[in-house]
Amino acid sequence: HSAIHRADYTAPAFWIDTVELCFDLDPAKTRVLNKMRLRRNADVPAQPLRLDGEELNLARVLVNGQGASFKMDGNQLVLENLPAAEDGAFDLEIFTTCCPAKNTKLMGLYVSNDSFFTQCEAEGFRRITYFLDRPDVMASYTVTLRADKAKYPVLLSNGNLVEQGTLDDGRHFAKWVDPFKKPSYLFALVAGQLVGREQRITARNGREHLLQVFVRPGDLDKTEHAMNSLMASVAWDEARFGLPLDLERFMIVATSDFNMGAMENKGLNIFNTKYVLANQATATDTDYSNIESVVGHEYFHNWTGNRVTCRDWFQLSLKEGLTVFRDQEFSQDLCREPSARAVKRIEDVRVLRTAQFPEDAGPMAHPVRPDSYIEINNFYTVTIYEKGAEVVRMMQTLVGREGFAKGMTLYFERFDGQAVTCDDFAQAIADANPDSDLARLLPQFKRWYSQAGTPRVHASGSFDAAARTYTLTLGQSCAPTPGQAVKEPFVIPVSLGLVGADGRELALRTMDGNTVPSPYTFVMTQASETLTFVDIDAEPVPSILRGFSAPVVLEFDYSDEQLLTLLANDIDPFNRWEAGQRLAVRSALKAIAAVADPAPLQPLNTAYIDAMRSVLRHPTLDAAFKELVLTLPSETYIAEQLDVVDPQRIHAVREAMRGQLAVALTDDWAWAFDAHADNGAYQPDPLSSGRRALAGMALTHLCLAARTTGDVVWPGKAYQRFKDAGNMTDRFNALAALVASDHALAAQALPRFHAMFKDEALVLDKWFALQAGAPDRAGNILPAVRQLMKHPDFNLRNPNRARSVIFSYCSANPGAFHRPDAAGYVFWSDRVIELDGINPQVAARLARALDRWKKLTEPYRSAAREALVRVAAKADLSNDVREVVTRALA
Ligand code: HT7
Ligand code: ZN
Repeated sequence: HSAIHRADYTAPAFWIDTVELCFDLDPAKTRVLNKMRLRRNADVPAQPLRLDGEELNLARVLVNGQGASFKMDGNQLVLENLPAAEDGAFDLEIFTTCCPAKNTKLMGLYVSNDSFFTQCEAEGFRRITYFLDRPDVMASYTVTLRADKAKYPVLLSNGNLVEQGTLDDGRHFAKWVDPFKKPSYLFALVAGQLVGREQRITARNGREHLLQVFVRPGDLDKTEHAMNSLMASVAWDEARFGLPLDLERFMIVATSDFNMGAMENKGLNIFNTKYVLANQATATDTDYSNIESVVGHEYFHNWTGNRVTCRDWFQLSLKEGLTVFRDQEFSQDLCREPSARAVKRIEDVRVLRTAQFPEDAGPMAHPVRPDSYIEINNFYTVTIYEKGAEVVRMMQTLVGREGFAKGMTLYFERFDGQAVTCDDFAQAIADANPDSDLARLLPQFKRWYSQAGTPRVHASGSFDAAARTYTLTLGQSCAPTPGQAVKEPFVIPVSLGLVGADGRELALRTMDGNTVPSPYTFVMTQASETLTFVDIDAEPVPSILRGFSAPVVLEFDYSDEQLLTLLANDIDPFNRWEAGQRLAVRSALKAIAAVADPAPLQPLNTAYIDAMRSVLRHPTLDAAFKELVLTLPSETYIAEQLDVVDPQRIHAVREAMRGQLAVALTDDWAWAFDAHADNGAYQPDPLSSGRRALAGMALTHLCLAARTTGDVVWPGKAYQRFKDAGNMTDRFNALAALVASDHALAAQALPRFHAMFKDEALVLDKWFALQAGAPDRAGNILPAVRQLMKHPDFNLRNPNRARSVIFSYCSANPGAFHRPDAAGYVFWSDRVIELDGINPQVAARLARALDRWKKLTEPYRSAAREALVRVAAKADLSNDVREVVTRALA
């Protein structure tokens, strides 16, 4: 199949004004009657009507009530010679059937646990009926659902319930009208045995709304947090952006079979259970915080995505980048302490750097607004989402928080009810802030949308003692990416400050004698530029890219002493954390490069270990921040710093570093555990979850140290805590500590954990993932993974379960996956092929595990290539997987 290009966009030849859908729901054969009112688009040349459809059985086509002739062109239903009424309008009625029970792709209408669900983004609606399945065709929907009343007591669709009643044969119906026009990708229906938690709220403007969270009958006790998150989201969007809830009823429904996290269908969000269900016995602090983010994210789409949508799928980041930015800001604003905001920022940056930077440097690199794609589902990426959010964040930095809110207001004034582009968004933010750097630099700023790749900022400083000046030279460059050999300079907001050798923040004065506020945001636009600060008495330590003010790699040749100064003193928590990461990466790279084989067992120097001790024991830093500083950079992040990657060497060095921290800080870890282990009644707030995270980290290190020292006390305590814990975070952390140290007690704890939670699917996912992601000490993880796939609770058709075993091994456990005997890659290729026959979207995500194969050293490189070739050679691959492996091999 061939690529679709952004430059080829043309407006649709027809508009669909209204759609009346009537469903007779049946797992084996669902009947869909689709009555549309269409109208020619007078702005484009007359042409036949081409409707998209996929895996549909077509029974009847009527135009203005009469049988009409049509032809099929591939998957498209083509109608020529349409009647030309004066306004170009006509009625079109299409009757089709489909088979939801056999839908394993989970796109369109499918069955999960005996209930019906839909997923229409991006191109799933065409699996329900023939349609102009593109986001710039916005229609008014009326939907009637008919189904067996006993089996499917709850019948939901978008908008308002206007009618319901019983039918013959034990069936019933419900009729829904969505008051807003929408693209087909926002259509949804749900039917099944569900129960709802309800909450009535009154908005600031006095309007009443009904909020509902629907789950399977046994799960009602896990819906409180999702409901609280939804209420907080409604309040936040009103307070921060003046955007109210525009519907009387807003529903969330959870399903355990879902390709992604959740979906923002108008008024009827459908969620992966993973992002809805939580109580303290089954969900960890991370689950709680993810639920808050995802509930917020989908709710915020109601304005950014639904009220204003995308003209075409190349504009996907228009809604996704903006909405990720909004959910990140939401989570930060919910933090009471400034330190908790910083922790959230560090976590977000860590995701960007460990997932998006590699994507931007690999075969799937693409601009935030791509120029072409073969399969749109492959472009729901960290670049579109997380880098897109960083681009929006830079806009906010350039126009200020208030200016950004004004820009949002203008965006909705201009485009409410329309399908628009990334350009339209950027223009609105700039136009609302005519005197801003963004307005001045807009065409250049928009290179963030058009150019792929991570820019590098090369900084150097020179101190002139006689002139008492400090000059920073800042250069930028960006490596080629597929299809883009040469890059033009970006607009890069670089937030910075100067720290004295004594650790104190210096006042910043420029050459003209002006004092500039600290932190100061310097806006880079050139390949190279300098800035000079005056009245500087001694060589300062520059703190550059504070708060990670731009999604770039910062290169500055810091000495260890300078980094230790920043780690101990920087007022910017992000750069304080970053200094520790730089020190750790430096030690790792040195040990990896050392000729000695095996890797030196002591990669960390005393200064680093002492600095970590000071952070751990620090009297005022909070626990969550300490936990982040003490977490070593991931193997993936370390690999990105290298041109040639030996995954086993990286793994060995990082494990040695962990072991060193475990042993050298044993007393400190013991102190940290004792000081943070007891937290009273469970609350998932940032402060207490930080304390649990640090206690968990301490326990892990104490169990690791026990491997060297032969200590039996701490593993025993971990087992005790595993048994007695009052919440899943503490219980799971204790279990993970035993598994990570490969202690004999892990073999007792794991079956016990399974027995305790055998009916909790989401907890079993954790149980599977923990084992598939465990450190590989004797090449036994792959056999364990194969064994897990034979477990009665394993099910390849369930994406969460497949991810918990296969992705945890192939994508999240590099030390176990990259085997010298290539067995990991063979396993990967088997699973990609097997999954592709079931669910191409999930298969294509797995296919990306070998994106970075070209960097691997031998024998890994050749073996990985062979595995990719093996997948690519398969004849009937999906578009999804074919695009990924073709790009990888290119
Ligand atoms: N907008 C949603 C995207 C999504 C999706 C895309 C393809 C296949 C399945 C999917 N489920 C959800 C998710 C979001 O960003 O909110
Ligand atoms: Zn989204």
